[in-house]
Amino acid sequence: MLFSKSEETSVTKISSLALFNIKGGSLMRCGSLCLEDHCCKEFKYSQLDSRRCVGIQFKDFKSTINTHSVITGCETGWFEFKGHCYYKGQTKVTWSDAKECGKMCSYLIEIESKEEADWISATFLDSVNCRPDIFFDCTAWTGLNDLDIEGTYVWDHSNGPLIFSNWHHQEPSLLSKSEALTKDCIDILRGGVWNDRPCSYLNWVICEKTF
Ligand SMILES: [Ca+2]
Ligand SMILES: [Ca+2]
Repeated sequence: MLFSKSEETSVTKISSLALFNIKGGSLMRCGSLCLEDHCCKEFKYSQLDSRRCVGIQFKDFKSTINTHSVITGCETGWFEFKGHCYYKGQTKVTWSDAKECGKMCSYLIEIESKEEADWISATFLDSVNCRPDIFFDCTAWTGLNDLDIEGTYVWDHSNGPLIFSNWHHQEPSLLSKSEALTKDCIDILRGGVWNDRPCSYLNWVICEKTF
């Protein structure tokens, strides 16, 4: 679990998928934080960078190249796409309940490309059993929301801004400001396009994680 001095620089480049990222503690403390968190697979500690401690829930590919770690793929029930694993929940839940993805060491889907949106739709949403109205059947929560600042969309898990977007025509509720105010959680529809909804809406959940 320990990293050499030459690897210290990589600590600051850790992806947003870090479970925790704190400064000022000891190496021992950093190790116990990781042990206490069942999602933590690896931690990095840097004396040089204000004693930064970062917990990671997956194998960091760059740092494990030298240790010949084996890439095992996704667990049963999870589907793989470009190094990430995806799982569709069994019940419809509100957006805040959808964050239970965390219990499976994963997070609500964060969609970074058209390819990912299309793949998610094809894998989890397109079905012959879906009713014609794409807004009301075969939809699923994403981690995207504007709960903090109306109109400013952020991804829940990485806390990152919206760079790639794939809104459905006239979404997010562009025609009615008052409507947009009540719709702060974003879901993905068939075809991979996005729509805003009240967070209390009962929707399917798709969780994502790296393997
Ligand atoms: Ca993603
Ligand atoms: Ca809104």
